[in-house]
Amino acid sequence: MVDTIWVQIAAAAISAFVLFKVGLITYRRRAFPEPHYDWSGIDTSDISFPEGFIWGTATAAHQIEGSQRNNWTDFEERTGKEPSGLACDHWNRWREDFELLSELGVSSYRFSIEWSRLEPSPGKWEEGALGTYSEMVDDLIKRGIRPMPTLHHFSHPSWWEDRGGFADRENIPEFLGFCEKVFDRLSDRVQIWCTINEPTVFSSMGYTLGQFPPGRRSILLTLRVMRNLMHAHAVVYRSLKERNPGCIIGIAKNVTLFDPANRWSPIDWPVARLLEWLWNGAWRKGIMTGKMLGSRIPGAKGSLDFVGLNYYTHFITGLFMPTSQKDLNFAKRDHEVATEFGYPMYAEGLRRAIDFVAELGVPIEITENGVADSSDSLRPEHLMRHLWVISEAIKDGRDIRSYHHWSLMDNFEWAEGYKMRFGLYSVDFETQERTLRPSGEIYRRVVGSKTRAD
Ligand code: GCO
Repeated sequence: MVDTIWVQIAAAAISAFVLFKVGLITYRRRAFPEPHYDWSGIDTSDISFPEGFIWGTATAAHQIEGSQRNNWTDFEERTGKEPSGLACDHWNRWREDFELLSELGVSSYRFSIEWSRLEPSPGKWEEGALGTYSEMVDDLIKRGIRPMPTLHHFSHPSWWEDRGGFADRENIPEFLGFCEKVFDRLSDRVQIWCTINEPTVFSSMGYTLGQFPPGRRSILLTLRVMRNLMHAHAVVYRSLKERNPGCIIGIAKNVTLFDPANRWSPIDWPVARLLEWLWNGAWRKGIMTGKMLGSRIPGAKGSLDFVGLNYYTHFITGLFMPTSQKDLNFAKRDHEVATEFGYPMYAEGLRRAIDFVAELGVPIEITENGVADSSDSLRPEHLMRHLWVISEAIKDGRDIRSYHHWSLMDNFEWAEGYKMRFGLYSVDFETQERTLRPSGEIYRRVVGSKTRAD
């Protein structure tokens, strides 16, 4: 008799657990859909954008300027990774490169300011280098192009890295001092600013996967750097707004989506949800509430006048937790096309990313979107799918103000070196010749027509 009761209790408990799990997975499948459109039935040239929509391209100092001496060149030497070297020699060729912007007809140019050029040693300012950035701003404005500087795009002075960089909150005042110096010099002509580029990529690649400087691999340190980056952004935002309230200041946030490899799996779901929360949710919570990863971040709540959205793909995640770049095996759905970087083209995810950042209630600037494609065989389709997604999102009421294609020209792709080609212009790094790719011509036509790409 007693045995029967226990058997019945056990059976009931197991049934309840199974029902709970099935219910949870059913909820998750509905609450976190992974849409895949039938692109064969979509005319991606059927796009329209509001009057005043801003078209641009994006670059970053360390990736294009050349001849840097910073945390990245130290890391390149220390690890034997492909050196950035002369890159696109943009520091010497920026006038010709700005001619390419005019050729494309864009009205915005996102670039970054290289701190190590301006302050090669603590407190020693190179006014000439700051003067060059000021000339760049003047030339862009003369061309009718909106300058959109990013103050930190992965690179910073070696001396600051030696002090611990963003791993130590005590170091943030030096970063603030650099930001204020640049802002005071340029904010009479530059209205829109990004504080930091992709805090989650910077912290995960540099402190979890060890593929970026300083090459650490510690989850706890990663979480600390994520909090410190939010703190640094908040401190810079508050200070610059005080110095010139007329400026609009945001951040360039990479929103990568994490989807469970098996949508029925009780293991893959928690892994995907955890990574999504760490990569995106924790950051958004920090901006919306001022609290992030268990800490209160002073000044973080509401510290955005716009949100910069960098979108590339979704990661199909399973039981593995990537512990190094080589483990990032970039799975894809059977029908998806892989980019040369390895991860799949997933334009549908851009709408998910737009809807995610729209919760912040501020205008959205697409600050990066592009594809590694040396043959330019995928980029035309990739470009038009993502522009179509943006066009539809705007029709649905999303407040998207601009699109910056990554990138103007091929450049140094961080841990991947020069083998990844993201440019609308190809670059022959032997001759430094820039050549407009067919996809660049398509973008030029879209920019020129503002509506259709016929
Ligand atoms: C990043 C950066 C860019 C990359 C681009 C292509 O996301 O790492 O913002 O510097 O070059 O995203 O990977």
